[in-house]
Amino acid sequence: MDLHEMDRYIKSIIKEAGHRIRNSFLSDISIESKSNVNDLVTNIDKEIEQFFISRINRDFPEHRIFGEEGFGDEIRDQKGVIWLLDPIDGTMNFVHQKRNFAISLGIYDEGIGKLGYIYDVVNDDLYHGVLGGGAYYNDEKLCRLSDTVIEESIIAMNATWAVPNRYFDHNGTLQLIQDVRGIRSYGSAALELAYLASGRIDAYISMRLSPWDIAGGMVIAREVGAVATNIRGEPANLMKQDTFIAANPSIHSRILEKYIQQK
Ligand code: 2AM
Ligand code: CA
Repeated sequence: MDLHEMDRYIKSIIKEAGHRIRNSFLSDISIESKSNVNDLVTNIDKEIEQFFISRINRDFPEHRIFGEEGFGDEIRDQKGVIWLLDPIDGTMNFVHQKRNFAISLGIYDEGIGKLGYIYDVVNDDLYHGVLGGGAYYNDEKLCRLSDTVIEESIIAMNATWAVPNRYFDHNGTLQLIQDVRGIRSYGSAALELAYLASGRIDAYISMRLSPWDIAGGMVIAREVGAVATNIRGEPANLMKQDTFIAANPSIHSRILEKYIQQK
């Protein structure tokens, strides 16, 4: 796989998809619920996934696609090249705010993340990472993360994890909220990973993420030294939904040890 050639190609289709999404603001969109009333999907999520799939099938017929909306391949193993795609990460933001959502894409070869992209469509901001080649924000190279401490950190998570929940004792989260400098909640896992990689936040925690939410962001975040695991500290899983924490390496294990006890 020629990563430079792939990178040029992927940037061009991501920009074209972004153009299509911005154009969709001019027409009515149809909104449905999936697993629950707040888990939204629109015709645009579906159309954008189908757009990527038609291009990938045409230009890389031997590659497989693992997409949130299910138009790609059924993926049960990590063999060969797999594109992990979330056509709109942060659909609730897309519907309610028309901003704060992203296209998220990771290219994995035999389970190893080679290329990662997060495209903030409305701001025309592209974050990308190349295995061993660094992470970039609009083609400017991002610095490696420098050490920090919990007390000076800004941590992103949804308020859902600060109330009683089935995953872990929320009293730990309440203590974490008291100890950190600030909490943010952006509503798009991909953007939160992009902000971690660019040093705007120091950790991102979620109790329920799917492979396409994190695949692109993990390639980017890893290039600046961030650590990504589930809340048991195991490497983040790209085959199934799981808990997730990505953080500056100087605070990652302390967050898990001191604040998050799995039920
Ligand atoms: P989505 O918009 O693509 O569904 C919201 O805090 C973040 O969590 C978004 O990145 C959202 O992705 C993701 N998310 C929301 N509901 C989810 C679910 N049921 N399973 C996995 N990820 C989810
Ligand atoms: Ca989505």
